[in-house]
Amino acid sequence: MESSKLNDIIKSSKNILIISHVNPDGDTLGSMCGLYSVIFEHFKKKCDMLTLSKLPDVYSFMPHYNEIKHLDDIDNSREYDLVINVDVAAIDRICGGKILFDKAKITVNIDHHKTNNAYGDLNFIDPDASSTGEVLFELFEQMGWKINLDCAICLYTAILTDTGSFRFDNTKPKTFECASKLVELGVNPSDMYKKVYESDSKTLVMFQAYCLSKAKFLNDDKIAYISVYRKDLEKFSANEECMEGLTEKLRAIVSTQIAFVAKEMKSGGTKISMRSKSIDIAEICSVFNGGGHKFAAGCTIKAPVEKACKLLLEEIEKRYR
Ligand SMILES: [Mn+2]
Repeated sequence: MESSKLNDIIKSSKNILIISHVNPDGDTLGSMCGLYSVIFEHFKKKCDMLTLSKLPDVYSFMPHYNEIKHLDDIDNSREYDLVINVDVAAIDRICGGKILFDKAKITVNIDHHKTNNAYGDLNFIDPDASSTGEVLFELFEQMGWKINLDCAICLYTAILTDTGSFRFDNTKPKTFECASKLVELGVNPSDMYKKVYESDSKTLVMFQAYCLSKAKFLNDDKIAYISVYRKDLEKFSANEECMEGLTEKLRAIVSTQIAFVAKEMKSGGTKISMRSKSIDIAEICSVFNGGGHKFAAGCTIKAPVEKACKLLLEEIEKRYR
């Protein structure tokens, strides 16, 4: 069984690195810290944890958050016995971390994205799971690795954020079973809600209000989108975190079937974050080498914002007539 192999691999590995994806969300960070916690507890081994981006402050309540390292903190010549990617749908989502991944004696890939092509030596991919946090929960239970309260908080954060508080269509009976067990372990759902969803900065709220006021609507309001430029972020002194949840707000409009936010990147390209109510947008994003889930996906288009929106709208229209 694959899971017992993982047990043996961790046991025999002296140094272990866990990697989260670029622009980290609650799932990748919760999964990373949860896995760190279990390996420490069960194997008495201290892993390294790596982020490729600035960490969102909102998750600073999470146990082990302060132990997460940046690429500059890790010696590039270092060779890990084992590298475990969590919630990393495609290998390019770990950017510069790939150097460490490629040098590892063994690589493990734990994820729930259906577009994941099983790039690890050992792969645990469950596209039916709500989140990587849920994949890990099931893995830990299967192995009989004890989940302590710290770990439970991390996994709950992962599940909570990837299901948008148990509202998205990836929320299955199994998701509630996991959450239920985590609550039994001591997680306080109301406390978690406040920490994750009632900690928005004034800047975020005012910036998003501004962005929403610029929204464009097409096809009888079925398509809704926003273009966000560097100068918009600068005007509000807003950072990347201030974009969080913006696409969902567009999808929340009753008439919306497809929503996206197109953000101008420093490099000149455009980053697309897309949501839908019924159409498979992972497929649309894959046209631009992106991916994700059926109703929540993203991609980067190597074109300025207006041009990128035009290209994307053409792809949408092809499938949506
Ligand atoms: Mn995820």
